[in-house]
Amino acid sequence: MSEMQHVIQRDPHEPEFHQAVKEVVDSIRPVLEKNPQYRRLGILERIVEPERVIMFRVPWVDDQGQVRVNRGYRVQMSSAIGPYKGGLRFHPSVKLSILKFLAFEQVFKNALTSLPMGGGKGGADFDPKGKSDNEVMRFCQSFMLELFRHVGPDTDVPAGDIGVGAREIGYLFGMYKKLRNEFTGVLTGKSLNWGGSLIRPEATGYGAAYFLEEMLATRSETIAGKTVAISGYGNVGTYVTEKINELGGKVVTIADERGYVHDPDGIRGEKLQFMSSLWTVHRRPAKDYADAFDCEWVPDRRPWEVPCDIAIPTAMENELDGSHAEALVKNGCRAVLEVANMPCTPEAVHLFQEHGVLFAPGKAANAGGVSVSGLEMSQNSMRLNWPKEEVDRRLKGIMKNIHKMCKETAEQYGSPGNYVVGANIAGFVKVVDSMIDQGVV
Ligand code: 2IT
Repeated sequence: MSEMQHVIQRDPHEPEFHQAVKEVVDSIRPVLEKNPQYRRLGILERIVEPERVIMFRVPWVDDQGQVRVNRGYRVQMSSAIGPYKGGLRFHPSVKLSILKFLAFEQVFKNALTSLPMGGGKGGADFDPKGKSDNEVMRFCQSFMLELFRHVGPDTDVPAGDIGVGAREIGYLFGMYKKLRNEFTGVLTGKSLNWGGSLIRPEATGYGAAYFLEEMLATRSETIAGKTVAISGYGNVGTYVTEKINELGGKVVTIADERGYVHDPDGIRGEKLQFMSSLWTVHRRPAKDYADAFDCEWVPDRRPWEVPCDIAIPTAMENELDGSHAEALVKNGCRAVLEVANMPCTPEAVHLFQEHGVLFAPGKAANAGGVSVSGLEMSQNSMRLNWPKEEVDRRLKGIMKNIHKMCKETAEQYGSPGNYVVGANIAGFVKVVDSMIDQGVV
């Protein structure tokens, strides 16, 4: 039986997890051929099985006094190279398949950062939309009332993801501290006053732009003068836009599940200011931007039909499919950067590669966020704070190194320019070598 059939048969209802595993397994075939001992060592069987999955009830009381119940999770996928590390997602779509795919991706992403972090992911099917601040606080407190037993600064260090930002991290941290009577770096993405790192909010977006610069340079191109389409307008979308502006590019779209905004003049200045708080502070729909600045709102469509040089999905898994990829290729798009996790379907990725579009997979392009989380852990351990320039300089160094590793590994394994193969093999080899060093555990 093939590895994939085995994974599918074990968990037939986990399509997102299968998708993430298949991409890695397809990439690493040449490594498996060179290392026949991996089969006896059960390497593939081990990496697709989480070290531990915790699933728990999260009861809380809403503002009307009604008791509500959500389902909480933490998937501790791999501790081969460090404590489990990865975000928490609060979103109604959260289920085991989604968190297993995210945790699996996180293992290889974290390995690429060169920092000592294993991989994990967690969250709940809680929808923060329309909830009051007090409801969010009570939910976070209830979530941590169970999670605290399973995490710790040397065990598992969660952070934010979709629906979990500085506010939620604060409520989670407060409850952890009270339960343990310890002030430790158990979470990253903390506020600056109590252990957070400068540049953490900016890190995913800035890091992606640094990676993009490197990738374009392989074709003697730069970001200057390029038109860019993006989707999400949360933390990641905001700071990717800020850095692209700084580097001379122009971002012309933002989107949500109801449609997209097209602003051909570019999102900058006062408009960028507006965008930066639209979701993260006000939790408002993207259409508000079109209304505020009198630009085009295209309902029920995705932004990938807007002509652009560079497309950057920054929202959700599988938000960019084969038909979107066709439109992008037809309109002359030259580079696609996954700044969300697995936003492009396999068909879309295949189309980009077939047409010579530069394609950066999420585990490489969006690794800036978790990298600065790793730097936040280092600062917490040393009980000091690095200045902004220091963190940014390290982030840039890490992203350049990830790019170099992906590029060189792809070349070494006979797939020059294929960043998917490069990222998967480079991450896989590091994790697997560490597992072998540590024996069968
Ligand atoms: O997908 C990701 O890399 C994150 N949500 C950030 C994880 C982290 O631990 O900072």
